Amino acid sequence: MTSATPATPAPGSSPQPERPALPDGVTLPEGVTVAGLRALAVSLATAGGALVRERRPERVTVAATKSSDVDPVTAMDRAVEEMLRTRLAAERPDDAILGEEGDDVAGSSGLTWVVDPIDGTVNYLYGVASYAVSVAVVAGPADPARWTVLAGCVHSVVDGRTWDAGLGEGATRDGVPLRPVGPAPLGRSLVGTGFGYAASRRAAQARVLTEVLPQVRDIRRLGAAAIDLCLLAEGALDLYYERGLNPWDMAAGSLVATENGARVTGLRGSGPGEGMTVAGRGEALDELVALLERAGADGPEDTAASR
Ligand code: LIP
Repeated sequence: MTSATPATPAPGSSPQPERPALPDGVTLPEGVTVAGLRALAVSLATAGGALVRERRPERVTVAATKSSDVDPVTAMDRAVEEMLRTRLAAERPDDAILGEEGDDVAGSSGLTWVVDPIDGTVNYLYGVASYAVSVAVVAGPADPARWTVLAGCVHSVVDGRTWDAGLGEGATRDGVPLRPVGPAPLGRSLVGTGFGYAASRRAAQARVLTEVLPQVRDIRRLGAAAIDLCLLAEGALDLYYERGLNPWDMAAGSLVATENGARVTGLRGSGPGEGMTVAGRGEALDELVALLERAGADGPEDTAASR
């Protein structure tokens, strides 16, 4: 029996909770439930957070850089990812793994774990208290525009806030169901966003920002998409948009948001993904999408604007 397999109910025991209906074409391996996957995601993300709290050195150094010389990876990113992969190999041996810091692992179960050991690595590096361990499991292709996120958890390392959700089961923070959130008009919306690791991308994002800022209440750049999407879920942000997100930045947070009534989309009728991810509620979301399309937020970037 691997984790995520529920026990057989004893005769006369209370009826099993209603299982959420899965979208057409999505099936779970024998004996696996959304609730079981959710519990494992929480266990993994919080174990990752404990490891970071335990072992964060006084002065964090950059172990290497990736897409640009300001895209860092630290020893802790790697240590947490290794811990997550080791546990998944033991507890879900047939599942695939897609993680920020390691090679893809193929699987035979149809499920893929999408993990970000430290989302908000620059914040972790500088000791800015907004970074998280993000763990999700999806069915279908590991592509945000086509996958079905089944369960996920975002664990904020410094303050311990833990958001989790199961498909069709709703979302909670620290075990308490999130309260319903109403849409705010665009002009009174607090908007979360972020900028990429390439100067050309940041130049393009700055231009778009000059179009967005006059139309909204204010902007927050907090530095970790996984946490931004959870703040959007609980109404601490009204809207969120960012170009360049990787699947692991958004997998768990997007389910927390949609399980509390938000929509997560892309531009020009496409799904969310690297091209653009926009999240929010009501008319304001549609207005922001239209504004980003008019501003060419998914348009070509002038690579000459190199650092
Ligand atoms: C970060 C995202 C953030 C974005 C950063 C970076 P990382 O992910 O969470 O929203 O603005 O550029 O992509 O690299 O810390 O996992």
